[in-house]
Amino acid sequence: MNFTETLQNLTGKPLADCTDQELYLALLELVRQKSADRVQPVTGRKLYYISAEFLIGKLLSNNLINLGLYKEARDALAAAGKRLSDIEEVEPEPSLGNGGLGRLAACFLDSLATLGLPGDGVGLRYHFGLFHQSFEDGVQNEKPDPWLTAHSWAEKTDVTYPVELAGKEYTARLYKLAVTGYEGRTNTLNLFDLDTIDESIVHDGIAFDKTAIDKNLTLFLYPDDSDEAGRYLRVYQQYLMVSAGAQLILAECAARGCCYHDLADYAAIQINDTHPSMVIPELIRLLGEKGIEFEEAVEIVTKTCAYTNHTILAEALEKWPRAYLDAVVPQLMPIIEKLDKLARTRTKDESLAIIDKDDRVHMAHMDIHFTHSTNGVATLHTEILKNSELHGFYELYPEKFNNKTNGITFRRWLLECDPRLTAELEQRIGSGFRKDAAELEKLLAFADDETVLNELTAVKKANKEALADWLLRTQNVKVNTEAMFDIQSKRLHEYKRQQLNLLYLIHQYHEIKAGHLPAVPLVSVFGAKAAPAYTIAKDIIHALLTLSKVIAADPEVSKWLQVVFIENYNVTAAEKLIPACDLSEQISLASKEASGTGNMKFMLNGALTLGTMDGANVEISQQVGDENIYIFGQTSNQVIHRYAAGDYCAAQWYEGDANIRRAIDFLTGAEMLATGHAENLTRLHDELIHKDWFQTLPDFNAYVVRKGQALSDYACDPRGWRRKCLVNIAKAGMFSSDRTIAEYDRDIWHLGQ
Ligand code: 26R
Repeated sequence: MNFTETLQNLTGKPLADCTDQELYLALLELVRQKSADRVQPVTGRKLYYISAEFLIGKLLSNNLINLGLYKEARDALAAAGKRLSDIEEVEPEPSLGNGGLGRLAACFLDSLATLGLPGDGVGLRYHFGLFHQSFEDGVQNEKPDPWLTAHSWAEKTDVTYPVELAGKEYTARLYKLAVTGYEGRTNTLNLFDLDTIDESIVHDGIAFDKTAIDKNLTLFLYPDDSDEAGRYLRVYQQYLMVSAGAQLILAECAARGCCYHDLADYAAIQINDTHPSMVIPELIRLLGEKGIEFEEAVEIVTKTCAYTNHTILAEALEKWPRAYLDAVVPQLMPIIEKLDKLARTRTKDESLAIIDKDDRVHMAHMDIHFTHSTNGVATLHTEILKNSELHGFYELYPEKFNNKTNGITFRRWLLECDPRLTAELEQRIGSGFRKDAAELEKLLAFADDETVLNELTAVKKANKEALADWLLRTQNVKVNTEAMFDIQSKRLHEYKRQQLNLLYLIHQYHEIKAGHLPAVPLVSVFGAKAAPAYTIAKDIIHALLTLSKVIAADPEVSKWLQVVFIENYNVTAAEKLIPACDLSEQISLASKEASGTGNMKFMLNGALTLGTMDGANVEISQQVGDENIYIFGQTSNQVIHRYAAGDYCAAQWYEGDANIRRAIDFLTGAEMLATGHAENLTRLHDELIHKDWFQTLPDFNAYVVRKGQALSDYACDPRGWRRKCLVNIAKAGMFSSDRTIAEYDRDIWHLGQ
């Protein structure tokens, strides 16, 4: 049977007579069947990657590519007058993550399956992913983002586990989502939910009654934790995930003949940041129920579990008040207390305790004491953990610390999102890079090949045209594709410094007004969601939206400068933006971005990085060399020292620099106030002068100079620019998540053995 016939059997009628919805469902069914054929038995150690987030994005095209069916599907549909891209739009995006941490988990699942390693995900089946963002009157608005349509990728099972929350028993139901690797095996993403969730309790955007746990527990990804009820709900969610997950792990291992004493021979558990940390005491509790003594259970769990740290931002290191845990998981508290006592026998250093003097439970501390591995996610990040943030722990357990530099799956972030570049690469270096990313280096042989450089230019131009079409269709903005496309897309956070980019754009506005024209017109694109309760982040969005309008209304400036803030940035939008980018903005305050993964996606798609020496930018710059990246700003050591000295004073920078003053004061000047809201703009203005926690001002001038250099290189030396792009693509191989996963397996998991 050929592909058309197979599909037609599923739809029950000629493809040409089907709606896009019918074709989508038929393809979904087909993918399910084909994925099931690739399920393989597990021998030896199997990984359980426990994570509160799996930002998987749309799955149809990704699965078709991994199953080797993409071209056939596209051609069969085309023969019936249908477009696969239209069918892709039928699929709702599962936005089950906030950003980097969740997307990393999704890339890891793809690489595990691709490398043929037995590794499943464990998480929650949120009914609504990260909120849907819209802009009304220049302000972010949040609405629920449903993704569970009648037919979804996650299939309901008959498997349930009892979970006790605040003394009451709930029933966690398992849903399974097939994860098929590129020419690889099929693993499972296990997602837990309650049958009793009631979506109708959501009102006024994303508000809901936070007390009715049986109705709301898995309604939303990361409910707003700015109030106490939200924080409690988060503890409930975490325990549902780890208790059901731990029961699943024990049941699977038992079914394979494990007698619990040798659990570590059957299972490796990776704890993705501290959100799943309660799996440690929960496993000890469950092993106790099976008759294993506390001391032995601690040993088993330590051998089985490993922990990844994804941030040094203090506010993101979870410390739960003991009262919360007493209320929600009283069955764990005696165990956590025993773990605290045990940890105190290993060190006298009070700051390494699990329960501190204010009765807060430090989840990361429990992880480090009672797992065998703690890793950071980029070389610089791991060094900062060892030398400052977690220095005491490093002295106590030097052998536990290791680095695993993040990576991205090239199937989604090259093959799927950039078919033009993929085709160009295949023509030059063959298709080996699809499975062995290091083969991209073969492209270096063409670094001075005029034809190849011209073709890369043509690919980028076509991708920019495609993005321009998409922006017109979905955002109702028209952009100049002759301009340089400069993109900053990532969560909105002060440490990521979208406000630095904002100040640059205001600076350019003034320069253009003064007749100092840039080397090339610039289209500056932003995509970012702000946490619903994060006031200053929302003010930054407002300032950028307002500036965008002010510039658009000014014909003198808009010829040279355009600011576009797209609505509802998500994985689907990222796949449109990234292939079309010329300049990738990675401008976090050095030391604050643990790794970044967007930086890798842009590089792989032939954008040049404008960035600070932070996170994986450091490794990107080592790969490509100084001449192929635009680095600026303070180093992490300088930043760390400035924080330690405690003498940073933004007002001094503001007073002492006319350009900085001009840019900041423009926020509350007549032009902006005529279009935007005084309250938001004034608050941001004052914040920058009086607080500026992430030291935007000391990096301002270096940023302006370096960005100017990038613009003039792009305009005046197009061939040199394209050569740099080529080097970036060729050197992206080390940022494949296949490499990352192979390292986790080699150093931590030892799967299948
Ligand atoms: C506790 C709560 C407020 C919270 C804070 C922050 C919850 C979740 C987060 C997300 C953090 C942990 C995160 O996403 N970190 C990102 O992880 C990526 C993958 O390792 C890195 O690339 C990125 O630099 C880092 O910010």
